[in-house]
Amino acid sequence: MTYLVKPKLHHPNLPKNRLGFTRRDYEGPVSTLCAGCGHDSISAAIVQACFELDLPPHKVAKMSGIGCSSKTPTYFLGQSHGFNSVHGRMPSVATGASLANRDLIYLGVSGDGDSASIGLGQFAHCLRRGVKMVYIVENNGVYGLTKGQFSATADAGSTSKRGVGNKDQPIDLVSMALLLGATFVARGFSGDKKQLVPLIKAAISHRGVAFIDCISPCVAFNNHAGSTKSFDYVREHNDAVNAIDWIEGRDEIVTDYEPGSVEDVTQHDGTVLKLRKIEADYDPTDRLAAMSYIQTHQARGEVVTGLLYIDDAPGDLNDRMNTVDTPLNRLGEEDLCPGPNALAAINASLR
Ligand SMILES: Cc1ncc(C[n+]2csc(CCOP(=O)(O)OP(=O)(O)O)c2C)c(N)n1
Ligand code: SF4
Ligand SMILES: [Mg+2]
Repeated sequence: MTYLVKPKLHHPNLPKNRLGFTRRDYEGPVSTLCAGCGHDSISAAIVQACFELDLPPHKVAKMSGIGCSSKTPTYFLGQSHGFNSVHGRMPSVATGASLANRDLIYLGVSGDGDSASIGLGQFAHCLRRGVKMVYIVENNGVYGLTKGQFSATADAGSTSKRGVGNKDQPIDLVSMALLLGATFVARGFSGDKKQLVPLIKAAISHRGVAFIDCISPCVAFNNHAGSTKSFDYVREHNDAVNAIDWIEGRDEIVTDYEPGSVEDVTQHDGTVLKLRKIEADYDPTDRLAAMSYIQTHQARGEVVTGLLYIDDAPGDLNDRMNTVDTPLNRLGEEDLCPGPNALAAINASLR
């Protein structure tokens, strides 16, 4: 993978977080994506979120598939673990890693081609099983890396850069995620960092599978009139239902909102998401209502963004499979291979 190393020098007065790291410590090498690519803004939002959450970089594992989007983990969290898998196969690698070591924070970054086309089956099973991870799709409606073919999320009727119309129906990943039982579902826009950073922070603090569909315009192949994934289109049709302003826990809470316009969602780990309601009637804890709202607004050509659904007491795959707390690589031979008598007992119990 190509990359340019960033100079290590930085201003001595850069703010530090509780671990003593600056924002620069969460960056990676210089991105080689096209200037203006939405994916780079998402990387910047991930850097900001991890810095603000005081995450120890060695506690994060970045997982991805293949595509411009899947290249981006190279450009953030340069001191974290990473695995760049095969096209569309990130979820199965993340599933295995998360079962083997529940101590790490898994940050999966994928593309709409990677997750809605070749990797649709993997995407579906990862969400349905509740793999404890943050799953971000950087959604530009095209296969950017292979020069702009329509992906499965391209809207019917939208046109390619050369003016060809897409006749196929789109796959809406947030609707699918809701249907599949994901316990945290959000949609962001790479052009709205103010909304995206808190969404990523909330997703990282979620105890189950957290999915973010992030519209991320491809400036090289899908940012023209006729595209529904362009900067202009999303800005003009963005229907934000709420905004997370911060996650309580240690920060001083300062609010100037009208009483009633802020809703608290307390997560399993005690963090509280402060949701500022933009759509008064939108309830992010009602899965069915969220599905109906998203579909209704989508039919009008609107792009619904914000925290769309959250289950504040989610389960995850590790809980259901009762996996050990200790990462497998820290267990001794005795635990990993308890011998023929233990195997015989297990076999006998299954007869
Ligand atoms: C098995 C396999 N099939 C096809 C390809 C070719 N290929 C590479 S990236 C890509 C699509 C990437 O699109 P997306 O996931 O949307 O990422 P983007 O580049 O748009 O960010 C394809 C088809 C491949 N690398 N491997
Ligand atoms: S081709 Fe598109 S998706 Fe890929 S780096 Fe360029 S702008 Fe981004
Ligand atoms: Mg794409």
